[in-house]
Amino acid sequence: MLDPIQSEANQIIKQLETDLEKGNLDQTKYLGKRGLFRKLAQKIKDVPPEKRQQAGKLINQVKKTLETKVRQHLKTPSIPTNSIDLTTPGEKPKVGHLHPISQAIEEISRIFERIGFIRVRYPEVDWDWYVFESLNMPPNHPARDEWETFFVDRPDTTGEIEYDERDPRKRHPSLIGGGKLVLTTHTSNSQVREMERLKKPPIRMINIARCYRRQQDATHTQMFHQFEGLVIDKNITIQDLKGTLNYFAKKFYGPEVKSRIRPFHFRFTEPSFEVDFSCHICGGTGKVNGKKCKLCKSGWHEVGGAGMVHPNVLKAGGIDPDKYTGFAFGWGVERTYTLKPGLNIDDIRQFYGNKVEFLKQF
Ligand code: FA5
Repeated sequence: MLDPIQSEANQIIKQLETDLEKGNLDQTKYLGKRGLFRKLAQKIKDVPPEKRQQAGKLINQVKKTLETKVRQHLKTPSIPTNSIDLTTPGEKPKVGHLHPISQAIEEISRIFERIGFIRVRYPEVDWDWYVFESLNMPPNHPARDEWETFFVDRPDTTGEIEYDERDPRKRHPSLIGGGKLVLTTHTSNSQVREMERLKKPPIRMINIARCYRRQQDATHTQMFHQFEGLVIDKNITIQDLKGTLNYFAKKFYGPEVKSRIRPFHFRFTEPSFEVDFSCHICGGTGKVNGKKCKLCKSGWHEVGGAGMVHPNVLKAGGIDPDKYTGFAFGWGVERTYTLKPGLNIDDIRQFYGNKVEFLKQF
C-alpha cells in the first residue's frame, strides 16, 4: 500500500535533483502550499489506518530530504551568480540597539531639558584646577583622597605660585601652562568651566560624562558615568534643589517615588547633602507585608551628592557670591539606572562585560 507513495516520492526527489542540476530551483513547486510535496502528503488519507503511522514516517522523511537538498543547494548554488532566486526565504537582519547606559543618558537628558537645563560636554581629561582646586580643594588637601585619581604622566607646570583661597584664579591653567592633568574623577569639573563659558548667570547646566577612579567592585567601576546639574541665579535656595530632585525622581522612577536629602560634606558645596530616593518596592517604609524589603536597606536608595554651591567656587568661576547663589548635584548614571523598577542588577560591572546576552535584554 505504501509502494505508490514511495515511488511518487522517489520521482519528486529525482525531479528536484534534475532541477537543481540545471539551476532551476523553484521552491514553491516542491514545498509550496500547492506544491508536489503537499499533494503527496494528502495521499496519506487513502492509506489504511494500520499503515498510517508508517506512511507518516515516510512522508516526514521525504520532506526532510527535499528541504535538505534545497538548503544545501542554496549554500553552494550552482545557479549563475548574476541570477537571484526570489523564492528564497528571507533572513531577518539582526537589529542592534543603544547600550543601556546610553539609553539612560538619553532619558536623563530629556528629563532635565524639559525644565530648561542645557546639556553640555567638557573634557574628560582635565586640568587639576577644574577637577579639584577651583572646587575649593587646595593642593594636598585630604578631601582629595576620596577621589581615587588617575593622574596623567606629564610635567607639573604649577610653579611657585601659592594657592590663595581668596583668589584661586591666580593658579588658573591659562596662567601657569596647565598644571597637573587628571582623568576626571567626577563631572564637577564642569561647574567652573560652565561659569567661565557663560560669564554671567542664569546658568542651568546638565553635564553627563565619563569619570574615572581607581575602584573596582560590584558597585564601582574604573570608568563610570555621572550627571551633574548646576543652577546659578539670584535667590536660588535649597527649595529649588529639593524641587528639582523630586521632579527627577518622579519622572525617572515613577510618580510615587520621593527624594530626601541628608547632611553630608563636600568641599565645593555648603551646605552639602547626600541624596536618596524612596524605594519603589516598599515606598520608603523598609517593609513589605511586615517583612524587611529585599531591595533596599531602610526604604531609601542613595544615589549621589548635592548642595548649595560654595562661595569660593563661585569666585573661582568669576561670579559674585554676594549677588548670586546656586545649587549643584552629581550622581552616578549606572547606580541611578540600576534602581529603576523592574531592573535587578546587583553588579554594575556587567554593563561593561560586553556580553551580548546581557545587553540584549534592555
Ligand atoms: C561626587 O563625585 C560629587 N562630585 C557629587 C556632587 C556634585 C556633590 C555636585 C555635590 C555637588 P561622590 O564621590 O559621592 O560625589 O560620587 C557621586 C556618585 O557617583 C556616587 O554616589 C555613585 O553613584 C557614583 N560613583 C562614584 N564612584 C563610582 C564608581 N567608581 N563606579 C560607579 N559609580 C560611582
